[in-house]
Amino acid sequence: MNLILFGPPAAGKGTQAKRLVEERGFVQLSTGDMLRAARASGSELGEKVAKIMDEGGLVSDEIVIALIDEQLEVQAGAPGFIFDGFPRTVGQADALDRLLESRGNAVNRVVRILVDDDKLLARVTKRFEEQGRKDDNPETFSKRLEKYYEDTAPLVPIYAERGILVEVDGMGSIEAVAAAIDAALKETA
Ligand code: B4P
Repeated sequence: MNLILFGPPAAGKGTQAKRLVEERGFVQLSTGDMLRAARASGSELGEKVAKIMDEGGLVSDEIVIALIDEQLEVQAGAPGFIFDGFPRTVGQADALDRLLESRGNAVNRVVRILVDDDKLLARVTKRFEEQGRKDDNPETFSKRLEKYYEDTAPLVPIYAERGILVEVDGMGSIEAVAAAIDAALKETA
């Protein structure tokens, strides 16, 4: 099973991915986490992406696709992957199809987490207070949301047409969203 957790910034993709890893043994591939790790290590890649992330932009397709390709290689043999925050553009989605197909695999399910914009902003504000993540200020968040609608949301009809998209209410508590995801996966198994 290869699953994409899909949704706007701060929808809870990372939060739910971590839980699914614990409960179902998936391997989580989060491009956001990979990019933050690159920054923390002070690598050349980290320096290259820092400004883009702080300004709420999207890192180039070339960079994130290479990161995913590398991880698919390193983690070959995993029972299934959860793609968290990837793909974020049509180019990334096409690349993911190619990368999986070349390994005899495919995307089986896309779980879209639905959350209203004002709730997303409230979550980001709370996370900023708790963790001080630089891109969690209201100005950068509005840029991230704009990029989501421009570049990422167009993937919704593509996956819907393939019949692999399921939508869940992401407005409730972490536990309620988890239950909604489990129910949606069970229904479409
Ligand atoms: P990400 O790390 O993917 O950040 P995100 O969209 O904010 O995360 P997510 O939806 O996972 O939210 P989370 O669970 O943490 O990306 C960061 C940046 O990296 C991007 O802006 C971009 O620059 C770059 N990037 C990453 N991938 C890229 C790609 N493929 N292409 C190009 N650029 C890329 O939840 C958010 C908060 O809400 C948390 O504090 C959580 O505790 C809380 N929360 C979650 N669910 C909740 C619930 N149900 N109720 C209450 N609070 C909840």
